[in-house]
Amino acid sequence: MAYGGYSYLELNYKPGKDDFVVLLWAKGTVNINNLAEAIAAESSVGTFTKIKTMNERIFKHYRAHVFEIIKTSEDSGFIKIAYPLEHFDQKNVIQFCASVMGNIYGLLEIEELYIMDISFPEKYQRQFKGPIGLEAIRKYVGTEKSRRPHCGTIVKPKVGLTPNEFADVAYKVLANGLDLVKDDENLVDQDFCKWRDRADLVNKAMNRAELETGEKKLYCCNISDSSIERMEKRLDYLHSHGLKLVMLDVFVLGMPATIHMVNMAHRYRMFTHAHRAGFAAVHRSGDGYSFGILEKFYRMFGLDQLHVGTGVGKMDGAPHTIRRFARLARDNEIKASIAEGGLEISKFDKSIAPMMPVASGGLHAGLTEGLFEIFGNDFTMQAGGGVHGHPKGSEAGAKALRAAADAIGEGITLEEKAKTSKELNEELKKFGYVKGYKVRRMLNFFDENADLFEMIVKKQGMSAIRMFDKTFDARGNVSEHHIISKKV
Ligand code: RUB
Repeated sequence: MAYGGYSYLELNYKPGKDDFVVLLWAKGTVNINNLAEAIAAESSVGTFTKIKTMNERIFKHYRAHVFEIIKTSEDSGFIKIAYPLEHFDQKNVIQFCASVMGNIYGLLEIEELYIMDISFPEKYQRQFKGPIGLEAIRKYVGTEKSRRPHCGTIVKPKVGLTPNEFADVAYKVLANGLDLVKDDENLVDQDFCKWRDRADLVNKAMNRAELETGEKKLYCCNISDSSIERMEKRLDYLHSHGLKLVMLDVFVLGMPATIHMVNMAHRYRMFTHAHRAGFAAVHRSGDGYSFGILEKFYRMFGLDQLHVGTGVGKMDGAPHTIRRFARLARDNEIKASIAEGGLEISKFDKSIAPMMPVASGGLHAGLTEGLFEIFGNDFTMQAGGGVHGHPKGSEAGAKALRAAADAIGEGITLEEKAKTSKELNEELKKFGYVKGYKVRRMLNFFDENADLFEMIVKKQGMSAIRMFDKTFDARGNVSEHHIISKKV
């Protein structure tokens, strides 16, 4: 059925290499074919009615093509839409977002609309330079041979420490095995901890820890601000004082500010670390879009380290979902099933280097084997409460986390490692120990039953994907994850 006088339904259309492909879940008050046509029209060339200004050239070159509908009921289903590259301003992602992720959410006939995935043509990706990347960070830290996960901490409490108190904690953890210390997302330049004082003192603390340990360390300094000018000044300052890493609250900053600051950091050959505070407002909502889409944007923009969830910590996301996000950060060809919420295949152009995925949120050393099952060894493991909540304090927490990361590099279990690290032993006693096989079993079960889960999703729709995300969760119940990890 044609929407606004034109039909966008072309079930025999085969997307070409220069097409964007968008996978959506939609439910509405009209039948799913009509819903798909309304979405395709509003996000490309159409409107609610036939118009005199439309012509063959416009409709042929710039319209969206609905090429697949997986119907779950008369008025709901999964829709795949292809958009031609020539429709878009090829240097401007905001124009892309306003088209494909814009007006459609407000259409009256829509009751639920979730954009699950988008594939970007390699030609479009080449406008970006991508990250300096994972291997360069490993080289800087000196772990390109050991391949152990990097370990770091968010200095806690989140806010309130003075610059001296903050730098003191930073020194203690860096001198005791951690590779990275980090500001929290909500700490920038408050009166109790002025940004420049903190940056200077942590820099000194870091230099001291580097001299003592012979290891290179990173300070993830948060420069996020509503003023681009202030962010530029801070970045200049960090660069001129020899710092290598800078942190941005990328979701709340928005795309243009993020791109601008990443480009500036990269001109200085500085790495960027992305905290994603706020993303869940769209990712977890009924009407929104998946973090996987943001992740693709962030990798193209060139962020070098990105929070992608944990699968075993305090924030949402089952192990199979976080494994896909880890792959989107690092791989150049990523396969997924609809039950994982993604398109069959996503590709990054070879010019887009891998990012370092960061696992953070409710972590402690006892979860390291589970993280390894989800991430492999190329990731950064960040624990705030899990370091500063160690019974003997932050130094011991740092030693415990490093021992756990070393155990992964050495290919031994945490149980074995705890025999020679009393700090790890104490950490496991306090927080519990989730053996790797528990998480591996969950992932294997998901993979072995992939066809069945795909069939269920194609019958039941988005609610089945959300149900899998809750059911195949190593924690069983997010709010109880510490209690559950103790029982294992
Ligand atoms: C974690 C923390 C981070 C979260 C954000 O502290 O402060 O802000 O990781 O999560 P703690 P996300 O280790 O004490 O829980 O990865 O979703 O961005």
